[in-house]
Amino acid sequence: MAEKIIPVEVLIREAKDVFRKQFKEEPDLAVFAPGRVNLIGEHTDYNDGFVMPMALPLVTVIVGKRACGEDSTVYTTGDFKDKEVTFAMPNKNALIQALPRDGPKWSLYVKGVVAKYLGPTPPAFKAVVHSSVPVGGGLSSSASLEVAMYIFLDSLTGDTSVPVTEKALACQKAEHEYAEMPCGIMDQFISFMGRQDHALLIDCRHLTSTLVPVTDDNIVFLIINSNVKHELTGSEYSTRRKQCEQAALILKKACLRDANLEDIQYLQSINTDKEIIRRARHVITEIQRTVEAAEMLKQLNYHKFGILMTQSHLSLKEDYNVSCPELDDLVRLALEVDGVLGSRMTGGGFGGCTVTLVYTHIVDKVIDHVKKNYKGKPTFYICKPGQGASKI
Ligand code: GAF
Repeated sequence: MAEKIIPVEVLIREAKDVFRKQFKEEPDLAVFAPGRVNLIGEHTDYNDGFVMPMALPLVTVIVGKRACGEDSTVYTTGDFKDKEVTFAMPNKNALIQALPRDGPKWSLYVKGVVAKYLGPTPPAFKAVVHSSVPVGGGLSSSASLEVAMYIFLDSLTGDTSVPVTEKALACQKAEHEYAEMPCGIMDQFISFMGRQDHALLIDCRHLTSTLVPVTDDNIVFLIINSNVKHELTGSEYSTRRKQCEQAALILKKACLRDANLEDIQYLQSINTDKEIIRRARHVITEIQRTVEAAEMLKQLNYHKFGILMTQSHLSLKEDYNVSCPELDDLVRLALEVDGVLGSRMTGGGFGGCTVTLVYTHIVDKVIDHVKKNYKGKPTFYICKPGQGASKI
């Protein structure tokens, strides 16, 4: 059986109950921001390439209200040791504006967004964070928290002047500087811009996007969480970024978006480090696959779309080396079932989830097959594309 998706309204109701219990007051603001699953285009966003995620009905909600004084308090219902933080709001007019980077990890995303917020200085607030996005599952729980926080601050200040791409960039900055994760722009962008029943082909160079309908009831995207997370993620991610920059530098290109397969031949001809060549080859071929996949989805050519997904996985495994045995097992097991069109790891890698394109009438069969044969304890989500962040 797949997991039940808790509707946003129910999450908000639960968050409000917690708020009343914690603060003995009634919250007057409620917002949500979704997690995402990336269908194809992995590790291409920070190379100025294309990605094609969809927003999930798994979301982070924040409820709260303005507080008296200068201190803000945020409580999370998440499974963390320290569930509440209090911090003084930064005074944007003062010379030293930065909020200290201290406290539990989850709170750094909150503080980072408060520090990087682009609207008028927000007042102090009390808030409860409540989320159905699995933490560490590669479905962007952190971006959904950042984006929910940004929208919450917008609701507090009443500001609507900042373009949404600027807001996404501010959340990305928060993640870089406060969580020290040098992420690309995909997760924040889709969390703001996701659209019901659509995937989004995002051009990460120009920060523009094209909606691709996903409305056919004959197919579904099945997300399988391996429920493992290997520690390597952070350090390996920045290593990959540096290797891509190195390849672009050798090729005298601004970034790998500007490179093509002939450039791989050139790198080989000058005896470039083999690992650097493989990294570049993944990015160059993945950008091509993503653009083609968007076209295939538009044409309802699921057969070809699935093939591109599986090729993407192989490239991430063999050339980019960001998969792991658990993800490879999940992909292999899914592909063993007739009616599965394609399968791949999704997100940064080293654990987390896979995404599988499958005919709807086969999906229970896939779940059974994986459950029987996978060594760990996976969880399953069958998701339709959800809506981007919004005030409720
Ligand atoms: C993580 C990052 F946050 C994204 O920006 C992206 O690079 C992804 O890994 C890999 O495609 O989710």
